[in-house]
Amino acid sequence: MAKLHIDDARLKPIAEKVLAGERLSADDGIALYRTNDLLAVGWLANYVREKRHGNVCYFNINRHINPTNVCVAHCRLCAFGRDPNGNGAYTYALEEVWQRAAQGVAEGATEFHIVGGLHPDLPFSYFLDLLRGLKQRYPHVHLKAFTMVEVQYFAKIAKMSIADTLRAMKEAGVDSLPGGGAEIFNPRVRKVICDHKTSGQMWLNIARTAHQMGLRSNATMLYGHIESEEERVEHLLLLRQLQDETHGFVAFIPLAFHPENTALSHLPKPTGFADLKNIAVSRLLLDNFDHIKAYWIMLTPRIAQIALRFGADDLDGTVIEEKIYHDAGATTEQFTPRGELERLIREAGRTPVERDTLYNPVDRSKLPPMASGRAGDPSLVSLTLNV
Ligand code: V47
Repeated sequence: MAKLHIDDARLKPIAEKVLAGERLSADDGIALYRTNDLLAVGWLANYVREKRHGNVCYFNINRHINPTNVCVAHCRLCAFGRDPNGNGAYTYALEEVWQRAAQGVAEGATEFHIVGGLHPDLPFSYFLDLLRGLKQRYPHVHLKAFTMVEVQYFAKIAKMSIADTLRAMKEAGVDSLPGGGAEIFNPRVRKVICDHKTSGQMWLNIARTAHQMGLRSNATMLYGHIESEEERVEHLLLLRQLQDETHGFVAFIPLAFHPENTALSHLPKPTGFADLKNIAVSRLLLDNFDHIKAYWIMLTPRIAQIALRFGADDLDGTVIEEKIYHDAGATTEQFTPRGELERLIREAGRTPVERDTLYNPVDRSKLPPMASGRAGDPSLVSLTLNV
């Protein structure tokens, strides 16, 4: 590893703490965000990352399924949600969900990542049937399904407690929960970017309840809109605090705001500098999180690859058919084949390891046979998407 070189003297005491394995404070976090000495911050994050994971970089073969984009929340940050009769509104019949899942399984998916809108008319039973149907058809595929925001909405429409709602989801087949909907926990920010959505405190409470019943989850932070550095640090430390309590978070994913087609389209896009800074600072502050994901869909494969030297140890997956970011103007592909993910990882000097959702290495010889070809083979995708 190259030697640490610090240009900004304010980073020196922080570097000492990191090298001694000491926990960083809120002030340290703010100093890390404020400095322009990105290489020093990146070096420190890479140091922590290599101590935990050596040279390994994880990826998975997954399939996103967004059952509906109809949503009553009308978050200003979002370009995905539609009114029931709005242009481009859709809701899949369960048959269409099975079809998409079958495509994913043919591709070798070990995970379905399922999130959608808060639909005013679909009953909770639709979502439970969806989960049961998937589990019945593909018991070996991990269901990472529905954010804390959707859980709260299901509880409201089904007139159930959060715990009973989560229990019903678990019984229907949910294996873990994705990290979306966290945005920035601070109420000042939520009032502007997602004023009708689950509060930050409620998001954390639902995550706590899920973890207590053995459901693990991811966590995210949406950066690059109207939030301050203090509000980002507060968000990260609230996650760290809950993780101390439950140890239920699996991975953290910093998400770059994409303004296009949203009510905040006047805002500029986050820069590559901000992307790498957020990866590195989260790796340094979240000392009790095992994994930091560089989600290539939103970072672009180019920045995600560099992030593997700035604290990230995971590139997420092949994805297939991403909608939330593409509705908001993302110019990345909707799919990256396995071979390309491996190439990105190898070229960054890391060793690719295919993982399942909970970061167990995947042994393909133990999985049911899939359509001929390697998992994530692009020829399979073009074939299946034309069905
Ligand atoms: O919750 C919505 C964000 C999230 C926009 O858990 C936007 O493994 C940027 O949570 N610009 C959904 N972001 C994505 C998500 C996720 C992604 C990958 C992996 C995992 C995981 C979770 O996307 C939303 C919201 O925070 N989002 N609109 C937008 N215009």
